[in-house]
Amino acid sequence: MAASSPQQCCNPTTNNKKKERGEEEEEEKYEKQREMIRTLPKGRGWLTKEIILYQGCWLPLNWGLEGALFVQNHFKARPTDIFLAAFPKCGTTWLRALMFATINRSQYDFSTHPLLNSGPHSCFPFLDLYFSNSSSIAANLDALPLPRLFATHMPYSLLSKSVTSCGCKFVYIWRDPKDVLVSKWHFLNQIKSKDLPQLSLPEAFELFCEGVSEYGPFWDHVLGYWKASQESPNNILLLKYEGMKREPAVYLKTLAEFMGVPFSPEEEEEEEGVVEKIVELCSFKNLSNLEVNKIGVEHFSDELVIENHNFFRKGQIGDFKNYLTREMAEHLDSITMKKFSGTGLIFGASTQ
Ligand code: PAP
Repeated sequence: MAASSPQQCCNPTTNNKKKERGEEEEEEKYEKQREMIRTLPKGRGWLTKEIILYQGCWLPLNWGLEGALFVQNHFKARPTDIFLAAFPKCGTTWLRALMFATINRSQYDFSTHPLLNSGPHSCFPFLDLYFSNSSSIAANLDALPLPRLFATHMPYSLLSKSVTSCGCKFVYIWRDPKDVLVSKWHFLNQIKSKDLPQLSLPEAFELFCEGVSEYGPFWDHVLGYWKASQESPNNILLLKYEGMKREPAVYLKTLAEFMGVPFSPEEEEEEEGVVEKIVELCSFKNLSNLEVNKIGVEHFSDELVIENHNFFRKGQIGDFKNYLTREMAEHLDSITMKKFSGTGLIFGASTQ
């Protein structure tokens, strides 16, 4: 093929035509995408009117599905990237704060730490919303400090091969689905648009059991990362909310080591007590009482603006007992046991 002459490259007419062709191709691609989306099964959304079943995962159109397609088509992961992945309401807010504070611990003083003045969700980008987020941090991912930290609710199966095989790391947190259901039901009813009817708890329970909720089914989400962690234990760390609540310092050390920034013996020593300071800074009690988390808001995208206080409800293990009947709890447990059976992933009293 003949190389284009320098004159051609600088010719504005040729360049404009190329640009137009490029735009047409993009438009054609998006039309095909819209056509494909129209054919997908739809279900009752908890936050928006409907959610869409895409490759086995229920996603809201505007941020979930479009975000997933954008990431699949355009996002370039780097081997040094670290992802925080979770099904919604499993502990992203907490882990965001812990990861940010741990990675950047040499940069900040605990008395003037950025987490004291900005919500944990603004520490690093939510990848699923990157394409529609106009804030400067998301606008230029190349400018982010290394290692780049990203949060995502996307299931492992939706991440492109270029992401999962580039050597980057994933921290995955999961939680008892009974508490996830109750947390999610409160949260989405709280932030959903006012013209949508309230979702009752029995309705939410039925939908959750069928897997129909944003980023559901819950069990497939957990199993996707669990299986991947079995194959690549150095790249995927699975954490459980309940374990972290009981022994936050122990898990924080594991997390730091996994992220490649282990605490030194001096940092762990009583005098410096960096581990304890980070645990304290990121605790539910401390974060939920900060002014920024009481009255601040998080602009995830033009359509998704959430008041920070919604991310801090109770932060307790077993709050489901205040909402679910015994039968409901037993039914959810039996689904979990069945789904996890034979996978090696343990769910039960000993892991709670
Ligand atoms: P997201 O998926 O919308 O980001 P996420 O942060 O994963 O939400 O989950 C919110 C839950 O974590 C809430 O649980 P609850 O509804 O059962 O109370 C919230 O209270 C809890 N949470 C938030 N911050 C912390 C924290 N620092 N420590 C422990 N739990 C926390």
